[in-house]
Amino acid sequence: MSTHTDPADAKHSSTTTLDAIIVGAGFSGLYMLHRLRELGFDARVLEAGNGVGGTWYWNRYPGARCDSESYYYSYSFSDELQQEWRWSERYPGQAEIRNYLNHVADRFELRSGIQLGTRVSHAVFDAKRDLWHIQTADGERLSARFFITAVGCLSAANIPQIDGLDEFAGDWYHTGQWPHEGVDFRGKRVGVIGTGSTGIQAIPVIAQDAAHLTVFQRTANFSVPARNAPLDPAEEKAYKADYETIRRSQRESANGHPFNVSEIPALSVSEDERRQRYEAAWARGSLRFRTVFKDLLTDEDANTTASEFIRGKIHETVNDPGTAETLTPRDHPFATKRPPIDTHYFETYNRDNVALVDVKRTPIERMDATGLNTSEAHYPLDILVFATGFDAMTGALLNIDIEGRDGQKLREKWSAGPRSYLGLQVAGFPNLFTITGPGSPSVLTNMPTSIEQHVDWIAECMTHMRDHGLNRIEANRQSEDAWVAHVNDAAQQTLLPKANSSWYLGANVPGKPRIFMPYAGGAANYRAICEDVAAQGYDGFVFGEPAHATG
Ligand code: N01
Repeated sequence: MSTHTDPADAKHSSTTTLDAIIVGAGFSGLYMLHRLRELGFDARVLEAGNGVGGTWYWNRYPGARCDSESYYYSYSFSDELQQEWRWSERYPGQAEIRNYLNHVADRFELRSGIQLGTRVSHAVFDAKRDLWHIQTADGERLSARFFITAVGCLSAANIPQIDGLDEFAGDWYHTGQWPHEGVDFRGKRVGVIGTGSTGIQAIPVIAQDAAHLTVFQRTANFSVPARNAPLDPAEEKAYKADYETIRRSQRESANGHPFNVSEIPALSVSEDERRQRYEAAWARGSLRFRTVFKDLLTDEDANTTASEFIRGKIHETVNDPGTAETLTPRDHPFATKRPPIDTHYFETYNRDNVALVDVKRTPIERMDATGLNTSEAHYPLDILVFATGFDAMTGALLNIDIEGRDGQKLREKWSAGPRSYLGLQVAGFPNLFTITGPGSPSVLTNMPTSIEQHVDWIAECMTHMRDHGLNRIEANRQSEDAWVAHVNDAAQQTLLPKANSSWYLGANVPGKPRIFMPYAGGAANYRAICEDVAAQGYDGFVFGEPAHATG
């Protein structure tokens, strides 16, 4: 397959027809491009930003850092790459990850296949020719056999509608659209709305510079210390010597991290032993805290022991008992929302220049020229930071006007929540692949591990089609229905749907349907299902003319 100019494209004014158009130049898009080029496909990445990096290009807020550890929050596809790249800290900061992804783009000579500053606005499937016609916001038109979204799960900013925001005389920013030149908080009265992973990373850093910081919290959050530190050269040497095992363990784990969940139920040990185990995990830091006992995410009583331990730590850390209580989550079990990890988050509330406002008790009413008004008080501000998260998992996909077979829009098809087969394809939308799409484990895992799995599967599927002269693949409706039911069942086997304010459920965006979107059945299990589907001749997909796929 190759690029050609197609005179028959006059209707769409297309000049270029490719094998694949990939949207997004983050971890997913870069690797997808690399794999397809290796396999001899002609692919192009269209990226809205003016640089590569995806999440790590946009999220430049103070304190932005990955919660996975650097030695495994990286690609595994090239041993040379993982041996030569040097991480400087236990958890990689935003700038370092962006440098890494730029290095990947250079090292694998990807730049010639990436078109920056190009936002895809429309994509329409042409069933007569099995082609996707893509239009960009600048009016450019391209066509491709395959349309592959690598848009990220957390990339469409969620900015709450607050009356009077346009009257505010100060500056406001969303953390996911942070100015490249940075923001100078010195001497400023700053407000932060949101205490998710982002707010919890940004608040301690902003507090160091701001004259005064007011945190507007809607839902109190659990957080465990990260214990970030510079990487010791001996540690680096050790993990570099062990990459084969580390990568295997990532692929075989439930969450893409190279550590296993304990086999021990929380209530099978004495209270003393439980406490010791939690203390050790607290001292060590990281998302591993979730793995201390096997049943923290499946048994409410087991979970309560972890939740209570963290609640106790918040009260030990925060000097003012009223503030400590406001910071203590009581409405959801630990880790049923994505648990943040932090660097001195709770300690920050002991600073004289930091105040906490509970906006569940005293809701935000409006902004005015000088600041923010809750139902109880006026808070004068110079800068307001929205750490309010994202229209997760579906937002970035639905921001593109995607039209499949028979004029069906993805927006209509997903009006009651996303439906997909394996999180990879949507019935009625042939030759569209959604990397880490809703219905796949994605955000419940270490993302690069899930991304590599999806990219490899898609690349193999496209190779299979090329080898067999097939132009079209589409998930059939029955397989999609069964998968949606299975995703729902898998979530119900866990405590995850119990967090009413979770973005996993779409609860953070007003009006969004409440559906548990990621697949909670485990990444290794999911990988095996995908491999099996391929081995069975792509069971559940229809190739060629999908006469009986009436999605
Ligand atoms: O977003 P969030 P985030 N009024 O949705 C509050 C990943 N991540 O950007 O809980 C008042 O978690 C909202 O309140 P509530 C990670 O997967 C990864 O922090 O909805 N408050 C909540 O407190 C993470 O989970 C890294 O009641 C409002 C906050 O804003 C995901 O990104 C680092 C509000 C939003 O929290 C999202 O995290 C950072 C309103 N109208 C993030 N609307 C890594 O390490 C929302 N809120 C890789």
